[in-house]
Amino acid sequence: SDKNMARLFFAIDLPQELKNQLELLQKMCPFSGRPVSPHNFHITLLFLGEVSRHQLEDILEAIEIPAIKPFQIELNQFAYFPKAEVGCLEVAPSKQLIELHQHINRNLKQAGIHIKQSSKPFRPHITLFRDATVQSEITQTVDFELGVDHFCLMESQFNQKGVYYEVIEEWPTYE
Ligand code: 2AM
Repeated sequence: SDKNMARLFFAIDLPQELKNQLELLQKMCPFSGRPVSPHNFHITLLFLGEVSRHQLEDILEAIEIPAIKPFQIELNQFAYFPKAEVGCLEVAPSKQLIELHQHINRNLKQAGIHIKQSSKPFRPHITLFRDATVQSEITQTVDFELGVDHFCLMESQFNQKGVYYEVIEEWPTYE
């Protein structure tokens, strides 16, 4: 891989306790396929793709602290994205979550940082399985909650063990 490039995305990281709960859920959810390593569980806010180390500096400078008071995210439903073959937990797109997504988009745009915009609408989720198939009709619901008071820039790395996401910077959502 090119040492000068990094595969980056903005995300909400999850506390270890929730990761542990989701790891248990992963073992009894309606999907089969390639389980995502619990370390990597997250909610993508904006995918950037391959970015040069130089652009990374600009991105870090571009991000301002928004004024989004701490909020809760509800996790209730499983979802299957057939094209991506992803089995996930759906995140209800609250007003604050959409605002956070738009804030990052706006900050990058204002700094003249061009990113390849996804043509797909923002559909927040936590991926549990890749190359997934649905085992049965999804009727099971769950009841998890996540408090959000910060967001991250993450780097997707690759080693012998596979894909590994690392937090490279963190911002609060509110001063
Ligand atoms: P996924 O979990 O639905 O696969 C790191 O790759 C993160 O960025 C993953 O959460 C992945 O979403 C998301 N991602 C990867 N490629 C993407 C793309 N082209 N557009 C939007 N999100 C993408």
